[in-house]
Amino acid sequence: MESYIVFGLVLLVVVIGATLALVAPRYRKPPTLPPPTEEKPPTPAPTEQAPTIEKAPPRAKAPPAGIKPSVIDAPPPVPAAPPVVEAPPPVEVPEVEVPAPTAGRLVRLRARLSRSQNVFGKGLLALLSRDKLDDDTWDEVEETLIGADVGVAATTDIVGKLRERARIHGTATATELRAMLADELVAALDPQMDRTLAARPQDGRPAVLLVVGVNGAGKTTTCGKIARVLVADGHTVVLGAADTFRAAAAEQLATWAGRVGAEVVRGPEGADPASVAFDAVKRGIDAGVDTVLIDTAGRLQNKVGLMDELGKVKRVVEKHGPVDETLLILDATTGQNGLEQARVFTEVVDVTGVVLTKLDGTAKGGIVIAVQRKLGIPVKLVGLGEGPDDLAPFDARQFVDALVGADA
Ligand SMILES: Nc1nc2c(ncn2[C@@H]2O[C@H](COP(=O)(O)OP(=O)(O)O)[C@@H](O)[C@H]2O)c(=O)[nH]1
Ligand SMILES: [Mg+2]
Repeated sequence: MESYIVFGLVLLVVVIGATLALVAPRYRKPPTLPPPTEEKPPTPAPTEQAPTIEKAPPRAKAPPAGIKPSVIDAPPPVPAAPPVVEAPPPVEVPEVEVPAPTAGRLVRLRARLSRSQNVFGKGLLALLSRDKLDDDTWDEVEETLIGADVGVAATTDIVGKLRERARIHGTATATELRAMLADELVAALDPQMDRTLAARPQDGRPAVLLVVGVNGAGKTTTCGKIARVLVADGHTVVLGAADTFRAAAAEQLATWAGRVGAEVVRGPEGADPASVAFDAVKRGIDAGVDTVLIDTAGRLQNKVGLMDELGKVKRVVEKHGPVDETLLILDATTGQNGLEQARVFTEVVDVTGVVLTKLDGTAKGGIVIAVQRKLGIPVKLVGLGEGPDDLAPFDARQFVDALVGADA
């Protein structure tokens, strides 16, 4: 009897257990799939992402999107996409920008130099408006010019001539005096100097431009801006990333190049700069482009090392033919210090032109005069900002007009 009861209980337990085993999983099971219609695709809305290329915000840093990998710059071919389900990357449209024409760019300088104008224009006009132009006044005129980085020698020269003219003229108005001063400043800038950039191909081979200068002067930026100008004028360009010390430098150059559809030749980080420069010129010749622009490194910590390296870059490049232009990039905000650095470069490479950058960031536009006078090399281009089209061909008269605020 007892065994029947035990058997019955066991049976009951087994039955209940089996029932639970069958029913429980249904409750544990998660809802199989989310309702497919509700879910949004994981990609960001394309309208948010794509900055409708340039033009409007000139200050914007080069967007990382839109880099067009060039033939040489292209990453190794990627194998066919694996069938793994993955959100597709936002579509990168390699849109090539159309740079603004260069004409009239220097006019913008007037606005950008507004701080200089305060120093020069207003200050000088106030001085020249005095009833009596005595020695003290002329001293103040000199101080103003020196304060604006014109340099002592050039200032003495300019003010000496101005005083002489004022004396001969007798009663000159302040406006007349300012016009005379403007004339003297223009004369000090040697307006006859050839400021054309040797960027046109010669004898069927591309023009080769070497860009040198200390770190942070604006070499890479200027290479990018020049490439834009050349492309805008219908030229084809190859950029050589011979600053191989930082991967970021080549990346920066590639970004500039991509924006105008130019090609970049680069080596691995730490590669021999001379060999990258050599390859860039070779690529330019093979591809039949008009201009090869070579960006270099500018560490001055080890002057001898840097100079040896630059000399080597030049010599190696010259195996293909002469370098048509060696541009020294100078930061206008470094004032007289920059001049010292500049001299070092001119001793090693035959500098044929100066690009004065960051004129927008200084109240001392007079540095242009000092640079030319000291180096005897024409300032060919000026940088007026970080924007892609903030590079202008230099023109002595326009520059001086912007500087002294002359309307006469
Ligand atoms: N305001 C201003 N900034 C500039 C100008 N040219 C270059 N820069 C800035 O100076 C910094 C250094 O420029 P970069 O080209 O990298 O110098 P590099 O080391 O000589 O190659 C960057 O932040 C540039 O945007 C200019 O004309 N005006
Ligand atoms: Mg650089």
